[in-house]
Amino acid sequence: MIQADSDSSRRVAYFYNRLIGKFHYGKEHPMKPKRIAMAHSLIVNFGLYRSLDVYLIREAQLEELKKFHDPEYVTYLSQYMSENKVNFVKEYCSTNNDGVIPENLLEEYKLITKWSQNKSSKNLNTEYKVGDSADNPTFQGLFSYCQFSAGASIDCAHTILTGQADIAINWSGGLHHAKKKEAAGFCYINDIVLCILELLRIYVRVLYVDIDCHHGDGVEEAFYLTNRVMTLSFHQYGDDFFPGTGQLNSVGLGVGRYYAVNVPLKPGISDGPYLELFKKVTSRVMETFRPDCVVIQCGADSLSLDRLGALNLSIKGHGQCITYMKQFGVPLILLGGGGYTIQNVSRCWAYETGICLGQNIDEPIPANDIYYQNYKGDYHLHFPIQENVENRNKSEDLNKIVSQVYDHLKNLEN
Ligand code: V1S
Ligand code: CA
Ligand code: ZN
Repeated sequence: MIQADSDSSRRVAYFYNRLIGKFHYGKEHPMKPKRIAMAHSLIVNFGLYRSLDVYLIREAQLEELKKFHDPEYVTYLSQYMSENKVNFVKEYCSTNNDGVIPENLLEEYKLITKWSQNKSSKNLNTEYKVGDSADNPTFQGLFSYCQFSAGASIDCAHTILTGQADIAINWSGGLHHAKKKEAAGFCYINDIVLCILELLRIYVRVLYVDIDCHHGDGVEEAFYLTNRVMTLSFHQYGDDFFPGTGQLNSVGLGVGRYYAVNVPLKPGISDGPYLELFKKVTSRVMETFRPDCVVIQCGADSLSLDRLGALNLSIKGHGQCITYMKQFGVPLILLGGGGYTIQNVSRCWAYETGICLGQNIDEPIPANDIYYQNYKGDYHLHFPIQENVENRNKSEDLNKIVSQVYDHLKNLEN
């Protein structure tokens, strides 16, 4: 049964495009865009879509991406796509057309081939970290994938700014590691930074909260020198865990000093201690920073049983972070992010879509869901809590983090 809470009146904008689930980083790669299609399917089959304002995701244009990213990096990513196209056209012609280029593709083919031949001999892939490691491979449609992810996060900002929504959701966003001119950690274009820049056109202060188990380094770096964006990341830290940044004492620089907040954690933290910490930190941040809008990166790799992360949250625990932020009554933007046990990612993001609407979904996966077989073995929406995982965060360590964060926040100007 779906239970509605008292404030189901909030308008929720939800961004989706069925093409998102078709992109593929490669067979061995842990990032699976299919999880977004799986989440969407649950959102539809649980009936949540009836209460959402559903928007079709569009592709962000090059000029929009250049608002944060280096123009040459954006051009490179877009042209790489064109190279893909040349290969596609060549393949198409050799198999279907005896090598003859169809007239409608000829002009484009010539232009792209010319660019490919003229491009400088230095290895652009290495410079921009695209395709030079297993983390950020090139794949068919890469640039469109980036354009969709960014287009939706930018439009989330627009629905909030224009008052069309109180909460906006883009599960295909949250790609928090991308830098100004560098891909990193499965991220190529930083949709979050683009979303926040859009919000800053009108709003004075924006709070960014990141519950992905990795440090939100790309977003932190982009706003490290400003006092208009506070970045707050909870993440696993230590033993060479990626990306290796996000120490408690990384607090920002210049006027941005104390506007970066980091909560580094050891493996195994469960709902109880995580939520206690989350509430203590976010309540003080909300009180001192008083943001006009909150952007939450909802990476689901902080869930128990994730393929990469080693935190131990349940879906309900992860969702309580959203419930807690919602009760401040400030406009919210929810973005996706990591999450590598894909059946749990889709469960989690469908559940959190319900939270935004004030609808608490709790039933088993509907049998008519097209991805039903992916949940084989456990058709419940919530997986059982892992009792046998050791929480390596002592309560003294967590208390120390809270008191350090409070000390830092005391330095904020009023
Ligand atoms: N942890 C981890 C991990 N696993 C992989 C990986 C595994 C198989 C592949 F075929 C490709 C990649 N890479 C990593 C991490 C990057 C994690 C990115 C998380 C992204 C996010 O959830 O925060 C947001 C979407 N990379 C590394 O640890 C770097 C290496 C140091 C080790 C792995 N090799 C592949 C690259 C170098
Ligand atoms: Ca994080
Ligand atoms: Zn992550």
